[in-house]
Amino acid sequence: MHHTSQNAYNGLAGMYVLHDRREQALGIPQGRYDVPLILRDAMFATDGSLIYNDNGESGVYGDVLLVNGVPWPEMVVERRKYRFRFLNASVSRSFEWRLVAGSSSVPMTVIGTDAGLMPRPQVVSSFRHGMAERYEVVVDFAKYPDNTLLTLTNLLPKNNIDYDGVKQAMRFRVRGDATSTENNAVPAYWEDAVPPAECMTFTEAALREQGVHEREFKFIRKNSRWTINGETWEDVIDSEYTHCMADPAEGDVEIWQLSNTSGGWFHPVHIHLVDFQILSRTRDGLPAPVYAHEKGPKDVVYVGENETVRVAMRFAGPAAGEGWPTPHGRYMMHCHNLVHEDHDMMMQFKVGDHDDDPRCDPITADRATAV
Ligand SMILES: [Cu+2]
Repeated sequence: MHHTSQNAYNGLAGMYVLHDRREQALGIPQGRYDVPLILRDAMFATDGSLIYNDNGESGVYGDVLLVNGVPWPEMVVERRKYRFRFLNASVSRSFEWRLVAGSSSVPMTVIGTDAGLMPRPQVVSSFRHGMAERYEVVVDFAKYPDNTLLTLTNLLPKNNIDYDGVKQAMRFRVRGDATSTENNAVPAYWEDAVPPAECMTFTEAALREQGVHEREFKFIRKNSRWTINGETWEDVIDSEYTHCMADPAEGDVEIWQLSNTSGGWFHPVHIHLVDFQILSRTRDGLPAPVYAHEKGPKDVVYVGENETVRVAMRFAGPAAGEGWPTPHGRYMMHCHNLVHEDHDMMMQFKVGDHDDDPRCDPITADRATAV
C-alpha cells in the first residue's frame, strides 16, 4: 500500500516463462535462442545507490536503461532467428522500440503478447511498450556479416522525462554462422496447431448482439489524486475492502471502456484475472488503430493521451471447466505506472458471489501454509 513503486524500483525482477507442447512444435526459436529482455530505467547516485524521485507523485524516471539488470549491454548473436521476450519493468517509463542497423530499421516479428501467442504473427518496424506489457518478438540476424551492430533504440514516447541515456537500451553484435538451425522459423499462420485464445475470437458486433454488459472507467486526475471514475483505493480501504466497482457473474463476457481524457499523461491499465482482446481505440474522439503488435491476448493495455480503448473479456479462469478452481473473488484493476497505482489509481471488482466465504476475505483469510 503506497510503496509498490519503491519496492519494484529497488528490484529484483525476474521472468516466469511458460511453454506448452503445441507451441514448442511450431518451430519457433527455443532454448538458448529464446531470451528474456527485462527492460527498465534507473537513476544512480555516485556511490551506486538508486535514486528514487517520484516527481510529485507523477512518476519515477531514470537516466540509465538496464536490460536484465545490466546497463546498455551488448549481446553476441549468431546468424539465425532469435526470440526475445520483452518485459517493460520500469515503474513509470514507456518505450517505443525500433531495432536499427546502420541507418535502416530492422523488421521485428511480434508473435506473442501478455497472455500468450497471437492468432498470427505481426511484422512491425517499431512498437509502443507500456509498463508491465509483455511482447514476444522474433528477429532474424541471418543476413548480417560478422561484427554488424544492431541497436535497440527507444523512440521516446511522450510524457516521460527523457535523458540521452534512455535513447538506446542495448545492442546485438552478429558473430558467426548458426550453430543450430533447428527451430529457426516463424510460421505465417498457426491457428490450426494452436487455437487462438478465446478472447481473440470475440467481435464487438456479436457481443453487442448478445447484449453483454458494458462498463466505462475513466482514468482521471482529480483533487491531486489519480482516480478511476473519481474513486481511489482509499475508498476501498474505507469500506473494509468490500467496495467493488464492477460485479460480473462467473463466466460472464463483458466489454469495458477505458478512457484517459488528458493529453498530459498515459496509463497502462492492468486488469487482474482476465485476458482480453483490444476491440478498438479512439484518440481525440477519432478512430485510432489497435496496433499490429497489440493483436493478441492482453492483460495490460496502453491507454495513451486522449485515448479511449474498448476491451472484451470473459471473467473465468484460464481453463474454466477443466478442473481449474473457479475464479470467484475480488480482483484489482490499476494503472501500471506504479506511482499512479500508489496514489491511488486502483479499484477492485467482484466476480461471482463469495462475500460470505471468509476464505475470500483479504483480512481474515487463512495464511498460506507450507506444502
Ligand atoms: Cu497512470
